[in-house]
Amino acid sequence: MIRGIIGTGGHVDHGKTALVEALTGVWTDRLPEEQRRGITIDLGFARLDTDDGAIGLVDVPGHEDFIRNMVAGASGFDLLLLVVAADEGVMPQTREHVAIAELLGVPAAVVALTKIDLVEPEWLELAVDDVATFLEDTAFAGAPIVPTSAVARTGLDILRTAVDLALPGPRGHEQDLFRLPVDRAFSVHGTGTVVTGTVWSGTLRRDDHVRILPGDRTARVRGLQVHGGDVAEVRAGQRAAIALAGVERDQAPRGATLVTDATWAQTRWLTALLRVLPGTEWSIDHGQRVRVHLGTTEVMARALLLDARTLEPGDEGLAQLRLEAPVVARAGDRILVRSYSPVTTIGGGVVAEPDPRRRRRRGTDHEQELRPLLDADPVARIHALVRRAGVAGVAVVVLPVRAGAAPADVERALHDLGTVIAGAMAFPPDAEETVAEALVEAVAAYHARHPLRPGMDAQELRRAAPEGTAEPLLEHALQRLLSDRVLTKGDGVIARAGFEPALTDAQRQLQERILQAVEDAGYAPPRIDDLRHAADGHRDFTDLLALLQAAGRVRRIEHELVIHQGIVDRIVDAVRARFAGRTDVTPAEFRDVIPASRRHLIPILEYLDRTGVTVRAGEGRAVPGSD
Ligand SMILES: Nc1nc2c(ncn2[C@@H]2O[C@H](COP(=O)(O)OP(=O)(O)OP(=O)(O)O)[C@@H](O)[C@H]2O)c(=O)[nH]1
Ligand SMILES: [Mg+2]
Repeated sequence: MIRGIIGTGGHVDHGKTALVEALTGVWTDRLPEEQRRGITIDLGFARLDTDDGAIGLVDVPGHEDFIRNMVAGASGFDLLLLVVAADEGVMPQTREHVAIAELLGVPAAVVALTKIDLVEPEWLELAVDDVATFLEDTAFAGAPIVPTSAVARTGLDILRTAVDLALPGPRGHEQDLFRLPVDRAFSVHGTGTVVTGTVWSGTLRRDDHVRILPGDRTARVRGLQVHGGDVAEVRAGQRAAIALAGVERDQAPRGATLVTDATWAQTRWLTALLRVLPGTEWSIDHGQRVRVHLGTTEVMARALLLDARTLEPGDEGLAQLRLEAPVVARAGDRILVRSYSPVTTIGGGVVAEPDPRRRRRRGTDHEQELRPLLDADPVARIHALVRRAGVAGVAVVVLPVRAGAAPADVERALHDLGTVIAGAMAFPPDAEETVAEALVEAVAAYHARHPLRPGMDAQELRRAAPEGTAEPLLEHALQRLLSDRVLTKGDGVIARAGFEPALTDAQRQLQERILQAVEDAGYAPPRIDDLRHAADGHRDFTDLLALLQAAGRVRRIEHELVIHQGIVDRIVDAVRARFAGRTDVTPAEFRDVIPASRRHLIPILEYLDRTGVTVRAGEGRAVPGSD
């Protein structure tokens, strides 16, 4: 049973670790420095057993110097267990942790008002009011507030129940792409490299191969554990320990991301909707250098604002982040923005484009293009991406990352939207029509320009598709036009169905003259240039000859030689009548039945070879029967 991850939060020394110990029996501060200073420095992990199964419990440091460690844990939380000491009330890191949890989209919170053994009942009431009032202006308004004491062990059962009730259902899709941001990496004697983290999405099994980004090293999963027990697979919402074969500990450190699918990529650019906290004294200026946290990664970045010069407290705006180190992102990912120095949380954001092209500040309606990518409905996001791709299309395989949707949801959305799928690419429903119209128009224009020609060269027609049209869509549209008999194809050219070259009387007469000249030449096929000359070099000569050829009245037996079809038929009949079944007919023998000069006999025989009437066999030729 997947129950998700709970994480603590709250000001330094307010009793987070003590509460975790009271709930689970585990004291998670293990580092010597933590024990010496009596504070938490890095993430601690324990397991909380409930009637419905085990829940991962992550303990974070409250001290402001270690917020980055807190953030590395917090982006995987399903529930914030906010710890407020009753004797001190809401303090700076109480506020900051709540802001971080809000910005990272942690969906629920429960407050443990601790150390109640230290305060009088009246004071306790004030403390409850204080916390409730503070939460009113946050995403966690109305969260249950449970008075507890880790020392006196009071309120713990109520707290467990409150957590149980508030914990949201399983997140995401098990069938989704696997991703796990690494929060710890260490070496275990006899096992090798082990990394831990919260599975953000998908499923991983023993013996799977994972990619470690950035860097794209590959490793085999040699073992998996959840809450200290060996398992065959880990799933979204679980805390996993993963033993990796083929990598050193420092090749998969905190901040690395484990994925399995090839579609994940690392990026140095993100497009995001940024929000500056209302209560902060900071703003974000265009070009400002900030710290960006995504998953367990922290990178420096320049915030390039797309529509504003400055984002003031409480403002939101679209931006591109130019990162100083690569990260792995997906649409919909939450990011946290902290100032460069002094370090404080100033805002956060949501990723709109995980692998964007560089956007110019002016000239584009960024709002109109990007807002749909931030829609809560995955169908709307997929729709926006496909629509934007237009006739250039988008590879279906990139949509789960670009739209932040599970592959099954992508499939369904594409189907529901009536998307055209061709060559594993998706196109908007009207894309095929757009291309088809352009093709039909091009053919019509061609016919108008060349009324004597049987049709348009297929390659030339392809170039008439709208600019940027993807090859699979072009092929799809063309095939549809052919199968619907809007266009017809013959002899390398494409024509409007039913198109017949319309000849004027003069053209018809000229064509008759050309045909007559070819027929008169008989077994001495004329060269095209001679025919043209005989036709007085008329400008329609080439087209009229092509029409005779397309109609099967004449043949070209060589590039420059034209022969009458009647002569060809006579030759074929005579050759078969005399030689059918023979395999060794010599040129001299052919001359007996083909009254052509030596100069013309060779091209005629080669023509017979090409059309299968004769087959070259050593010095002579075979003549198969006519079936
Ligand atoms: N009286 C009393 N003392 C408590 C209680 N809970 C914690 N403490 C004490 O408060 C001090 C700090 O407790 P921790 O649990 O380390 O505080 P923390 O919030 O984890 O501190 P950081 O992780 O460093 O932010 C310790 O001395 C605890 O013994 C409680 O319920 N009652
Ligand atoms: Mg602690």
